[in-house]
Amino acid sequence: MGVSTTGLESRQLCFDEWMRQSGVLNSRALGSLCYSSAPLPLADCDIPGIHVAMTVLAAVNISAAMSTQPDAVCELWSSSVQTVAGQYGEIRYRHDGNTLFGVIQLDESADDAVQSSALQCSTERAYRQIFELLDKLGYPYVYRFWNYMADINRDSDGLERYRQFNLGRQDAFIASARNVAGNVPAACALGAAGGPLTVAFLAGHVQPLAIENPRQLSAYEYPQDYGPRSPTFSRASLVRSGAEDMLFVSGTASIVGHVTMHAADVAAQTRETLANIAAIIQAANERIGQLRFSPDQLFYRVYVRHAADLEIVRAVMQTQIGASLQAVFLQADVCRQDLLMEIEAGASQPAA
Ligand code: 3EB
Repeated sequence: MGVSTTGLESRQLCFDEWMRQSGVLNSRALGSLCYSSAPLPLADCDIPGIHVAMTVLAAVNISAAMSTQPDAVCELWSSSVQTVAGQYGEIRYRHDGNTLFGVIQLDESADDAVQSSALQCSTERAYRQIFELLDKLGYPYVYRFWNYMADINRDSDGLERYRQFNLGRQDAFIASARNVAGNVPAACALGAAGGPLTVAFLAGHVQPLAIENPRQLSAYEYPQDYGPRSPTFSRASLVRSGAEDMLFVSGTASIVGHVTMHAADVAAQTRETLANIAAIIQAANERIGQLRFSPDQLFYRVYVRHAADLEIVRAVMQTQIGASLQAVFLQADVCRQDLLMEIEAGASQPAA
């Protein structure tokens, strides 16, 4: 992603490079997302950030400073101007007058769970706090959510944890008078190896265009086969801030209509997923009325359920996207048992 008119910029870095650049950027940093199997010394740093417990399987073409097999990878968001830091409830955030980045990590406390599961309660509490903060600071529009939780596919209290998460999320959207269909933010939701419920978000003053995929039923319209409440996210959000267009492609998987395709065939799932992303990019370009985005310019974060599938997924991506592929591959659990991988992506382009 490049620089936008609002000065919003993101970088993909290995941890050493993240340490150096976050020091250089200092008060212009907005926040960061770091992924590694081992803990990272993030506590010393006052930039709002999350650590997600996921093994880094590979990094392709990210930056000259990044080795192909780093232990930790980070996404660092920054502004062209000074940021203001704050805390609201359990949220830590920074904002620059145009964009707000925040993080919240909640342990699932059992005392919440009188009527519902602990994860459902924690999710609702996290999202209610986020929406309160957005109202308080005057950043009405969420561009993107990142959601991570341990044991995403495990049943507890008679319901899969991802489905509990969907209940808590939708309840918070409704309680906060937010849409739960149509104009909803882009998102991802993945299973980490451990750690608390972790939500990061990017919000701003520009109303994003919610992009759907004609090959897929909108996730907010999924039937009840996938849980008592549909997931609340759009397939992508397009933020047109003036001289720059930013595209946030949600976690995308091998789903056509609402049905998982190619169970147990990770190569075919990767091809189907890339066909979905191509359709999302085309839908975004149609909204703009110009060929603004193309698959070879995006940054991809690829979540692979089984580490042993890495080379198959990587080979399909190299073949379909080409030599300019920029991607980070992480080991993660995906939110349907039969999905073996999922890809999210992003790009920023000048609004020619
Ligand atoms: C899917 O298409 C795959 O619950 O926020 C992708 C992106 C998925 C976001 C979410 C879930 C979410 O349904 C799963």
